[in-house]
Amino acid sequence: MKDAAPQTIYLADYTPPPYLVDKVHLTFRLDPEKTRVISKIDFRPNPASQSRDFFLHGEDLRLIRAAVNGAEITPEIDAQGLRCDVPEGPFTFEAEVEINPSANTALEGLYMSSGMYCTQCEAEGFRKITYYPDRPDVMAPFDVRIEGDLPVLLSNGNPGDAGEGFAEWHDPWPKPAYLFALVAGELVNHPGQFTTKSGKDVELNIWVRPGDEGKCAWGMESLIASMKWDEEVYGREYDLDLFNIVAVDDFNMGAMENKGLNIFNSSCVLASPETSTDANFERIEAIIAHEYFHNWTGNRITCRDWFQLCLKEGLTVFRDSEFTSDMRSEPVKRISDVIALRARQFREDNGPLAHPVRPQSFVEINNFYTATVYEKGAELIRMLKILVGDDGYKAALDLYFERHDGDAATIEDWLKVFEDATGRDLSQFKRWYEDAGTPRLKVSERWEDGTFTLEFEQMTPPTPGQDDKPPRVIPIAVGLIGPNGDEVRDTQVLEMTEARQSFRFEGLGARPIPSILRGFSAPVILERETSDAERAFLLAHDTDPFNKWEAGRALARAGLLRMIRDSAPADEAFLDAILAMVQDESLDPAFRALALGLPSQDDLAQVLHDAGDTPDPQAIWEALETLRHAMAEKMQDVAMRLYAQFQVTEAYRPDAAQSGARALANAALGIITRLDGGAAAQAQYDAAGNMTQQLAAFSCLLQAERGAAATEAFYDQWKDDRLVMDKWFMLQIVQATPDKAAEVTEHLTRHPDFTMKNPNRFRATLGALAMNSAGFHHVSGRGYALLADWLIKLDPLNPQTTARMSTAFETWKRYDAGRQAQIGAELDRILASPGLSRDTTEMVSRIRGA
Ligand code: B3K
Ligand code: ZN
Repeated sequence: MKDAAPQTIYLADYTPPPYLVDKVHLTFRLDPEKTRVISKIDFRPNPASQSRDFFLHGEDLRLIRAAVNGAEITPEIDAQGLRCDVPEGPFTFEAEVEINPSANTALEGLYMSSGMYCTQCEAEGFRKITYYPDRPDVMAPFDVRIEGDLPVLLSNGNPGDAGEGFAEWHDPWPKPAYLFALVAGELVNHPGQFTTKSGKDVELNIWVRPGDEGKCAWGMESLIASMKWDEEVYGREYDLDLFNIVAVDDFNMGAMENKGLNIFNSSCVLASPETSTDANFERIEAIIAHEYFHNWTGNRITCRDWFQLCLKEGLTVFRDSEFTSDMRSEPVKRISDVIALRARQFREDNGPLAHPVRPQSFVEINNFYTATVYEKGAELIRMLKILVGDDGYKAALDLYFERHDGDAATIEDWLKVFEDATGRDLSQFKRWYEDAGTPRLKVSERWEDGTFTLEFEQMTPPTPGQDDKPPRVIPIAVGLIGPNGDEVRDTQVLEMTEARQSFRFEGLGARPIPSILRGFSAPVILERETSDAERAFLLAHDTDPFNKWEAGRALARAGLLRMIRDSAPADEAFLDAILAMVQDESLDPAFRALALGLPSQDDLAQVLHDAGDTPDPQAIWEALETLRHAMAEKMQDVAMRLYAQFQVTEAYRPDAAQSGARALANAALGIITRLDGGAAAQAQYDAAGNMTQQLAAFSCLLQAERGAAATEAFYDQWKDDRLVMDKWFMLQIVQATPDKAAEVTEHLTRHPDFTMKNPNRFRATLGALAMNSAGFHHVSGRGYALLADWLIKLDPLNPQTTARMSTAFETWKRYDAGRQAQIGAELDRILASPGLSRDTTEMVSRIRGA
């Protein structure tokens, strides 16, 4: 399981592969415990490499035989792979290995999930299937033959011969091994069809376990919308005769873009109105799009090495966010993305796990599928687009596809297409890829003789291994609003390139109020001395929806900080402003629902820490409770009115309009519950016609500590639906009061339906505990100990999910000495576990720090 001495891999050490692959033939003889994999691989020396060291990756494989050009050989084998002598020119390497899919609980390589075989190869799982140069810059066409007694046998590409007990597949597009996939099982398909804009017919399928057929329609609709959007917006057509999606229950992440055979965590593809919330539908639409878009940004153009991961992930996240904006509401999508960015990426970037969007080194690459690589990576592309404009972006992307199709490319290649297409020098922009940390952007303003001056100063704090950071180019979108609320200067993008820089606006009749960083034009922390009156003014008048929301959020935050620090009462200015906003009929209901949301506990803890305070999780929780009560008192009548007004009476559709209405009605229900103790929530629960309503009502009942009956009823109704049961587990923990959270979690881990082998269920319990901030950080330390116990138990089975979930501890340095001592002891206990995986060792050591 564990390597003796985990090695650090450096970007600077990259060398081209000594051998390239012209063709791969694989035969799988499936057996739950003894699957045979027979490979025949055509190699040739790589003219771009001096080395003639022939090494193939391979882990946990039992070699049956190996041959070079037909002659049997006895290669040298160690825990990482195989080495042997090879002839000078091109040659064929053959091997037969045995692997045990049933014993594979790490869910990497070939494994079994509910009786079906499936694979996950990214990043380095193919080496657990057979000996191969398992690196993304080795690309080859694959022919695959699967032999087994299951009715459905799938692999990448187009179908070939098939008959009783076998099926053959041909993937003509050269691909790296990480995009290989195989699925075999008793599956049923939900079919679909798409004709590309050049007239090619593509057969589409979503494959599921019998019983789940009724939950595929939305996935198919989303897939077709994605295919169409990529043609219209990026000019990218699909390139095979067939596109398959498969749903599996046991999966370490959301989904995987294997060529022509995407594999999805069932939670990210299966949906029905009765079992899925509006948020689930939206997320499924986005993930289907994301994986589909990888066909061009990831598969046709892949990464040279894993340091370039953001090349495909940042770009594909950016593309899927554009898609969602087009399908739904652009401002709502932007606000939701920024909430998530701050919650996950800013948190990461300001703690011990901070790393550049393109890291310089890693021990275990699976630990770098992070919010920084994905979400900050997408922000960099968004900034590039702002800097070069829509036309420049389009020209650069066209050039990217033309120049790099079939390549394993780098960030240098990516930036070069922008430079060549637009004539812009991007050397300073590149720092965004190289330097970790969230820049602080301080702004001050001057008003003199009709001239308004904004003076900015940028500073990025030190992060592990990076002390000094030179200034970056920051696009700052700014608009100016006159004292009467009219916009006096439309949005303009200021390009900051220096450490300090001023921008002047002339010819103004009166001192304006600036709206800075509109649309969140750069992933920075804006620091500006301002007043609540000005925040309320912007909330009322800003024409930029993002900054309008941001003003409300800033007002809430300022009031909450006073409540936490000085036990001040809830801020009347905030309550008045929010009351006016929520009744503004010109605003999208989804926007109003978002604006009713309050900053999270974690967000407030970070703000307090940044200001030099030591956050007290209990005090933060109490302040939020007090403010929610005050909002309820203030909004009582309005909430009742909104609740009635936004009931959807038409047949359920998961579209933006209906989900927005339900979001606002459910936000109103949350407010009402604070006053009626759950009566309205119980009525909604009893009458709910879809999961969005049922779950919101259940959540309110739990919150009002009136959830016992609903907890039982919900269980009886949904006990046979794994995905709905995940919600049941999660909600009880998330809604538990701080003193009860660990106890509730512990109790649920003893429930017969709890299993740590299923990552979704593990996340729904132990992940939910970490989400309950005040509960997790309860002064007893019980939350810390419980999570550590379970991470220690899970690690031998599933290192990837264990390592990922250890990030619950990443903010520990924010807290008081007592909590730091408790967490430090838990981290040490994890690190001392015998045989701890490379994944978890790397993560926990980085969190623990020097
Ligand atoms: N590329 C995969 C993630 C693979 C994670 C490997 N630990 C899904 C995605 O980003 O689309
Ligand atoms: Zn991706």
